[in-house]
Amino acid sequence: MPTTAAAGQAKPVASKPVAIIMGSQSDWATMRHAAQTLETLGVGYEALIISAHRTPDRLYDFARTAKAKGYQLVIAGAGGAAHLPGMAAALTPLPVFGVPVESKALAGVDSLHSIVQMPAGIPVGTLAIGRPGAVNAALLAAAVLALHDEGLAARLDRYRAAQTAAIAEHPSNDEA
Ligand code: RP5
Repeated sequence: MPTTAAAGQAKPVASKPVAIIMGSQSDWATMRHAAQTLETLGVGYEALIISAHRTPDRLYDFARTAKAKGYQLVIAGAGGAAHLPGMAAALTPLPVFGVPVESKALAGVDSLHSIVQMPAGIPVGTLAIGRPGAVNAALLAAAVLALHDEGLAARLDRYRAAQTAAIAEHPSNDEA
């Protein structure tokens, strides 16, 4: 992780406002779509593997220090008994967006229910299962950051305009 020399301790530079955390290496196939979307928009991020169950101390350390380290938003992806987003939200005042990873056993419905059914008082902004959720978590994070970043707001506008322009008016037989 890049550090600020003056601080003398591990601290993300201000150019990395988003932390993308995930419960396992196996989640990266999904969460890399969040990372790629942030890269497209020129938003800095740090990607970290943090398991609520296998590395609880790592979760606690991350979430307790995330704001002080300069992160502004957390995108948390997990599958199955997906407690990572909710526990991160319980431990940090930062906004947390949850991405349900598509599990093999239950196609991500278990992940979705684990993340979305938070008790009143500790919110997790829950996205769709799988890649759409990962992409949209990044877009949502960018939209929040763009409230105070005109350059990012302009890049987000261009992203949407390009997306609109790419949609054909008539269907083609060339694609399934
Ligand atoms: C969860 O268990 C992870 O978020 C992952 O989606 C799921 C399976 O993890 P692995 O067994 O592939 O490491 O904690």
